[in-house]
Amino acid sequence: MHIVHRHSVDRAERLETDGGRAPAGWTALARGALAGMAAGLAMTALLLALREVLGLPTPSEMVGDRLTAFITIQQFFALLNQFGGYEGLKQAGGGGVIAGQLAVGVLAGVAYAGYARSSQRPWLFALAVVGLLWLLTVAFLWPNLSTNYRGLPPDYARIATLTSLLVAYSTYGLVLVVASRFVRTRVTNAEHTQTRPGRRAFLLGGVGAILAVATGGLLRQLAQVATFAYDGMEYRGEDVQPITPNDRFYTVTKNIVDPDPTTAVWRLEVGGLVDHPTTYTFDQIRALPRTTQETTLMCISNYLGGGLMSNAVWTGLPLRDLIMAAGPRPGIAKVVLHGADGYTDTYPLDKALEPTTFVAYEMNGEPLPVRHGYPVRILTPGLFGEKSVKWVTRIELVDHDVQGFYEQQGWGPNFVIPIRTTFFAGDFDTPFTPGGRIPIRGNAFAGNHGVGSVEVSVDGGQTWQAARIDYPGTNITWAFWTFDWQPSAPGDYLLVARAKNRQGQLQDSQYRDTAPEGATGYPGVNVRVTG
Ligand SMILES: Nc1nc2c(c(=O)[nH]1)N[C@H]1C(S)=C(S)[C@@H](COP(=O)(O)O)O[C@H]1N2
Ligand SMILES: [Mo]
Repeated sequence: MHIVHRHSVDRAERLETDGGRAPAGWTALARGALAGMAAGLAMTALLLALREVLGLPTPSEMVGDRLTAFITIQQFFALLNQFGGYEGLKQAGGGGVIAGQLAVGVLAGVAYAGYARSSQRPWLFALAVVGLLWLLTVAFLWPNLSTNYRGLPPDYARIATLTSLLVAYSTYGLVLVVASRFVRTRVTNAEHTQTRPGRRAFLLGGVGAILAVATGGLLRQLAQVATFAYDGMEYRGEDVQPITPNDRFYTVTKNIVDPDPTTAVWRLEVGGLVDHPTTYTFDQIRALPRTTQETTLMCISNYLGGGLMSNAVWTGLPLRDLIMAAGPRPGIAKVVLHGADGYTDTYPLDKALEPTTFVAYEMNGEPLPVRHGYPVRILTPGLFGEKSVKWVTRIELVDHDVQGFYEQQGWGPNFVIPIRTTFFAGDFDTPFTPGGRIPIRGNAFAGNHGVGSVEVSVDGGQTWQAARIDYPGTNITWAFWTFDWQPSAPGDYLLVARAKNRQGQLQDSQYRDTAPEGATGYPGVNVRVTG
């Protein structure tokens, strides 16, 4: 009985090898592809679930961040053009990496199937593939592993990411081995040799389809909270107010999905070259002596007349309070600010110790909105918004030069905000009434030097008249102005504005584009006065 049974197993194997496998090696490889796809989907679904629940960064996001540092501003702009803006680029990039991930999964599945045909221990091959892919990923993404969207500080975040990638890749390997066995399993009954593996492949396809649906669902859920809805949002128009309401404050983020820190794991570390490295909880930060500070932020990408600029009253404490408490050692060159999203920026220690460089946790009397850096962000008056790191988790004092996220791409190296003026209205038509006045309004900003005066020209810059300052602001905020223009006759006019800072320095008239150090030049509007 036993011998007969053994005999039929041999027959079945021979049948499969001769009749099923050898001539149709393609079938084996196709099953490998199927198993690889199922394993890739299982891994992708797991990565997305870990992202959603624990804020662990996905390879998609880290690859995007890694490449941002590699490419030049020109290449970056070309990509923006090609993909219809930042939003399109983020979607294509994120989707592309997931597609690539699945493609690698399928290819590795095929390779595994090929290997399994001649090997007794195919799982060794899977183990090697998983280990190799993990090492390659880790080597390539090393600078970005310290991302954690729930707010774990960098060193812990890196360990968490290394672990999650290992778990995800191992899941791939395990599912690949199990699924491949499943579709290859030899059946003892010779008659069924041809049909059963086919049915099993069909079953595995079903499991794959379920995993694909789950992956799609997780992606949709993440897409719902993605930054597409608000990234690049400007604050502009005729109703612009000196203090920007929180929900209209301009927004710029490098992320596809912004961090959503929880104060249970979020910490703010002050470390590096200090005598007393310190880790603060959110409650501990809020218990420190607090002040309020009105501060205007502006993005380096703010084109002339653009609205990537806003102003709020922030509550928090000077950054120097935290740095001095930690006991900085001699020889510090730079302060590096780490965000939960793996974003970093940096400036010299002197800048960090200026009394207005700020650690903020309230914005216009409310907790920081998530998109503006909850629970804690940095404000760096005088320098472009890039240096005002959101979702900050670590402040590190180092003895060497370091470049920030956008600086690596070629922005800067000078991030000092030049004097800027903006008209609230764009080009417009207005009826001519003899003796009538047309109020022309706008704002001006001079980084951390305050706006001293604003002038307007109605003849394209030949002659200038003083505008009235309605809202003077402070040294670190914008100012609002009005020019009551009384045109003497109908016609086409080019109105131009310029400002001086409180040190009497005049705005640069030379036009300069936003890249790489921010736009300069006088803004103009065309006004047609109709008779
Ligand atoms: N952690 C982190 N901080 C960041 C960014 C980011 O992507 N991640 N973007 C920077 C840029 S480019 C700008 S202009 C400001 C925008 O701040 P806001 O969105 O609160 O206006 O945040 C800066 N801080
Ligand atoms: Mo920015």
